[in-house]
Amino acid sequence: MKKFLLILSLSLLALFLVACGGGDEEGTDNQNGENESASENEGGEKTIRAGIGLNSDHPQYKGLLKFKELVEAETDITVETYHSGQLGDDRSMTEALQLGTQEVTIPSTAPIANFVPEFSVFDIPFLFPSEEVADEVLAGDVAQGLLEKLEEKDLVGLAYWENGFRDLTNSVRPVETLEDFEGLKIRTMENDLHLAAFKELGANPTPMAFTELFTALQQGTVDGQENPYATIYLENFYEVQDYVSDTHHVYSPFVFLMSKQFYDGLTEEEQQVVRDAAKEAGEHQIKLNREANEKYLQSLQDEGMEFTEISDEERQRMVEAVQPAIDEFKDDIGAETVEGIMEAVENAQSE
Ligand code: TK8
Repeated sequence: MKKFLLILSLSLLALFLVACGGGDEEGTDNQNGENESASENEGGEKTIRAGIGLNSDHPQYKGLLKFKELVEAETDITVETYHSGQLGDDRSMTEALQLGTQEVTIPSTAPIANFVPEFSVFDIPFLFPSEEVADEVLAGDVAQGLLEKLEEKDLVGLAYWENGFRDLTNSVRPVETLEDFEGLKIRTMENDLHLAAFKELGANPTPMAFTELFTALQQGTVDGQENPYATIYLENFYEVQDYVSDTHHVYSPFVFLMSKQFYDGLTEEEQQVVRDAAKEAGEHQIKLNREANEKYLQSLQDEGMEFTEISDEERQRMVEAVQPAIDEFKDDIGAETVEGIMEAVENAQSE
């Protein structure tokens, strides 16, 4: 009898251990052999926590809502959307994707360069002469190849969206000539090429997360910043800035990033849906963004900002002034990437 009870208790103990599972901290393989990520609850439902830094009025958020609509229509995945830096700034949210504590964010390419240096190629001042050339180059092999490099950093780049051409604002003086940059304390994105370029223009640049920018402008910690008109207007920078110039010094793409840990835990069908949704929502976002950038320059002037046009001659002087910064960073970015993108720009222009 004792022997029987011993065998019974050992069997029950073995059953108990199997039931607890032995999966690693990232989750365990479910009955379909999919690795259940940390963003999956007991019932197997998956949730995407998607956060951005801009507010809910911005076309970037409207694009995110489109992504949510498309994904939830085709899958059982729930998409939670967060704006205005509720989940953090570009860099901290990108790190959260790497850790698997967030699933989607859509930063500018500039901060991404801190994870994949080649992305700084898009921070080369005056690289893209127009939105049409930017569209063609971003759809091309070199730019698409950069997205693949993100996987080495536990990130999946699903699509390029649009931040847009960046323009300078400040509260010290109108900026019309190269000399007008002299000594201006300009906030830049956290990107060394941006920093170096503004130093070559004669400014006194400070890298800063976007989430701290409005307060820094309001308190005078910095004199100015640079962003597309839609951001300048929709983030109410006209309340704390007096002058805006059409420097158009950089075209910033956004990149729709997904946590690789989460992406790998999706079925093949779900992966195709999120890829298609990021692209379709991106087309929607870019259309809205261009409409917004078109109309908001006038809105900024209606709110009292003084607009200054930069002449072709002065812009050419700025192009020449920043060349040492470009030369300094060519090796960091990678000569192959720089030459590849430059060639793609030339080809797009010649068409
Ligand atoms: C918002 C930022 C913003 C960017 C910047 O999260 O940091 O100035 O242009 O759009 O990504």
